[in-house]
Amino acid sequence: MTPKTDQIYAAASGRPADFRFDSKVAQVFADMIARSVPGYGLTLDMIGVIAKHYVTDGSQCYDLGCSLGASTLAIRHNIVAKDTHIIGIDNSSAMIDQCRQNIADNPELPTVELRAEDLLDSQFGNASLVTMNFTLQFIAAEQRPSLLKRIADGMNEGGAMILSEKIALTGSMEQEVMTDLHHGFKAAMGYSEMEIAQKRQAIENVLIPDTVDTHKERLHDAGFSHVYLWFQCFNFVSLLAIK
Ligand code: GEK
Repeated sequence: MTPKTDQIYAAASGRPADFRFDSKVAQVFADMIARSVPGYGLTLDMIGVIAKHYVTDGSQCYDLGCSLGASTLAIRHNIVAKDTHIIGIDNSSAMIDQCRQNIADNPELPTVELRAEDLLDSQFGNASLVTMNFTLQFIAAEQRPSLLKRIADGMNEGGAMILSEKIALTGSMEQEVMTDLHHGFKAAMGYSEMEIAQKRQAIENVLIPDTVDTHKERLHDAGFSHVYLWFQCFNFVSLLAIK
């Protein structure tokens, strides 16, 4: 199905309200994320490749901040291990409702369970794969270390975590260049200057990016023994962390 076009910031509105994952966003989310995050489609394809490689027989996979289930389905379509189970979690009921439909439209094994809950309340266990595809950036900075530690504690030895994020750059020049190029990407994807500016204002207090070094250090502190940067496009990255 072709996703509905995102026009949320197409009309002038003065200072926009802080961004929320409500039903208006859920309806256009597939289009919004594909036109806003350079390399998003590639991250989904590689989540499939990584799932095939790391998911083990009898284990669980977690998709944290599953939105409409794009990463959940990438995992589901590619697992070769037997007797596995996928758990998708999101605290936006609008997202989970549509996700439930998307999962039902793609019936196959392994089984998928969706939970409408805050990740800060979630329990994790017997995990060989965890994906946080652009979700940690929305968790309050002070909660990130303990959440990652609880995730790592719930993972099996040798398990893999995929952490994709918008990042902060260390140099102000590099930050400016990458931000400009990201906005250039959005313009190339059809967003107007006003849409880009309004979305930027709406998201600035909601999405708080960290540097790659902060992510790497925090993943090591949480209990991951190896952390690899496998993808970067402008100010967007994905890391592979192995327990
Ligand atoms: C994808 N991974 O398509 N608890 C649970 N969910 C949360 C929380 C929280 N505390 N905070 C935010 N979310 C997806 C894309 S989007 C990324 C993930 C983006 C959820 C939020 O409701 C939203 O659905 C998701 O995290 C982030 O591969 O919009 O840039």
